[in-house]
Amino acid sequence: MKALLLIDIQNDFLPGGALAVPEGDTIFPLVNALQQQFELVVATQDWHPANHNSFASQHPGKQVYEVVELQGLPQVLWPDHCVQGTAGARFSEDLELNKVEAIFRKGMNPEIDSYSGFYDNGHLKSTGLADYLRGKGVTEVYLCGLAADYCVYFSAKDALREGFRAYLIEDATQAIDAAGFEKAKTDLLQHGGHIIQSHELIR
Ligand code: VGL
Ligand code: ZN
Repeated sequence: MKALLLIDIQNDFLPGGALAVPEGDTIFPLVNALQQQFELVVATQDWHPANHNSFASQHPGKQVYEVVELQGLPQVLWPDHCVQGTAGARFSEDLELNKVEAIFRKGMNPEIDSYSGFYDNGHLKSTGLADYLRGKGVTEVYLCGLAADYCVYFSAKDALREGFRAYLIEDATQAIDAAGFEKAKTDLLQHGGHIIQSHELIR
């Protein structure tokens, strides 16, 4: 059984949003078409309290995109984004949502960031996504969404770690940083992951 994971396709990661991924809106036709090929579609949603410690605004004197240490981990300081209940945190109106069976929210703990849809960055707390997928008999997860080099990458990495086969659908993602995404792809391949294109799934 395979599942399609729609990672963080939210207004703040799209052009005009607070943490816009360049060309993030180009993925919609593929992401919506891909959903028709899957029996199970699940979405993740970045869902931060307004005082989240990954926001540069919480660190007086620090600049956006500066790296600090948070809970012993390197942390990029982001612009305020995906604040609970705001328009920026909503799924895009261009995203087909009727096939989405479940939504897993992440990033609620203000003390630690959470790129992966499975765990926070310190692997302290599970979202329940892995057990949910196992409960549905899923063995293969296919990932698309935003951003390729952060939440899509870390979700794919955790999927592998949880024992799923993982396929990152490259043309149904966009990255914040192209060089970072190249490294991420190499790392996923080294861990047994797969990088594929949507035409391999859409007939
Ligand atoms: C993301 C940075 C901060 C993502 C979320 O969805 O890739 N990136 N929060
Ligand atoms: Zn975030």
